[in-house]
Amino acid sequence: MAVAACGSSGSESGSDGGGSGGGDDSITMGFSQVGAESGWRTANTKSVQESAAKAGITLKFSDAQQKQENQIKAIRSFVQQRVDVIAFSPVVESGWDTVLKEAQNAKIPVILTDRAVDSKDTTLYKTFLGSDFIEEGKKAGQWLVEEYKDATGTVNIVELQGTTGSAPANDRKEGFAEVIGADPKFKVIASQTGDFTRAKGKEVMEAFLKSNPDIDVLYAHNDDMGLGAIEAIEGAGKVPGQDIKIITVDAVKDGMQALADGKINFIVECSPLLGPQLMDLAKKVVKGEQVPARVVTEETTFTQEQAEQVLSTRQY
Ligand code: GZL
Repeated sequence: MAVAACGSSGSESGSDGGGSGGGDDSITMGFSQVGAESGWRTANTKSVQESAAKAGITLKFSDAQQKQENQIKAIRSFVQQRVDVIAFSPVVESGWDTVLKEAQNAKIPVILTDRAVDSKDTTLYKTFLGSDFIEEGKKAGQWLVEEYKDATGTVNIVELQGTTGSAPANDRKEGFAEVIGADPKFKVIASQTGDFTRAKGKEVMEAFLKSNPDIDVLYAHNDDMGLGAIEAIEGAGKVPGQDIKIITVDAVKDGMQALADGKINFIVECSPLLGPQLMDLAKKVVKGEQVPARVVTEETTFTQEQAEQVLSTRQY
C-alpha cells in the first residue's frame, strides 16, 4: 500500500495499481473525496473503498479535508498518473471547469458522485450519481407543513445549512423554502452554515438560542449538525424533539438513534452507499459505453416509530 502524504493537498492513499490508461484490462480509478466531516462521509468512503476492492478496481484515494484546492490538486495528480477514470464528490458547485478540461484533454473520463458541479459544459463529465437534494429539502418541508397543519400562530424556524456553496446545502435550502413558502405562518428567523459538522452545528445553534428565545423548529441539512444542535439545546435547558422540533437529513446510525430516542422528529434519508453503482459506471465509461447522464439514488424518510423498527438493521 503506497500511502503518500501530499502536504497541504490532503492525504492520498491507495495501492500502486500501475493503471496505464487501460493498457491491461484492470482499471485504476482516482477518487477525490470531500473529507471526513460527517458520519455520512465516513460511510460513503467505506462504500467506495469496499466496492472498488470487490470490483477489482485499483483505487487511488485522496481526502481533500473539505478544501477545493486539495481536490483540484488531486485531480491533476490523477491525470499525471494516467489513471483510467476519475471520480469525485465536488466540495462546492463552482470552480471546476479548468481542471475538468485538463482531464478531458488527457482523455480521462470523469464521474461526479454525491455532489454536483454548476459547469455549463456537461461534456466535462460522463455522469452524475447521487441524490436529488431539492427533493430531500421538499420532503423535510412537507413533513413540517403536515406537522403544523392545525397551528394558527407563527412557526419560528432556524436552519443549519451545509457547507456554503455545496450542492446539498444550496438544494436542500431551496427545496425546503419552496414547500414552506406556500404558508406565511412559517418563518425562517435564522439560517447559517454549520459546515456539515457536529462541532459547528453546536456552536451555531448556541448562537441561535442566545438571539432567538422562541425557536419552534430546527431544520439541519445533516444529522451531524442536528446532533451538535441537540447538545446546545439541552445545554440551554430545553428538550430537543419537544420544546424544539428537529428535522435532519442523512439517516446515519447516530441520527436514527436520536430519532428513536425522541430527540429528533423526522429524518430524510440520503444514502451514502454509492460504491457499487459507481464501480459499475466506471467499468462502462472506461469501455466507452453509453451511461445515463444522471443516476439518482433511491431513498426514503423516517419517523420516530419507523426508526425504532429499522435501527438494528441499518448498514451505516
Ligand atoms: C450529501 C452529502 C452531504 C451529507 C453530509 O450527499 O454530500 O455531505 O448530507 C455530508 O452529511 O457531509
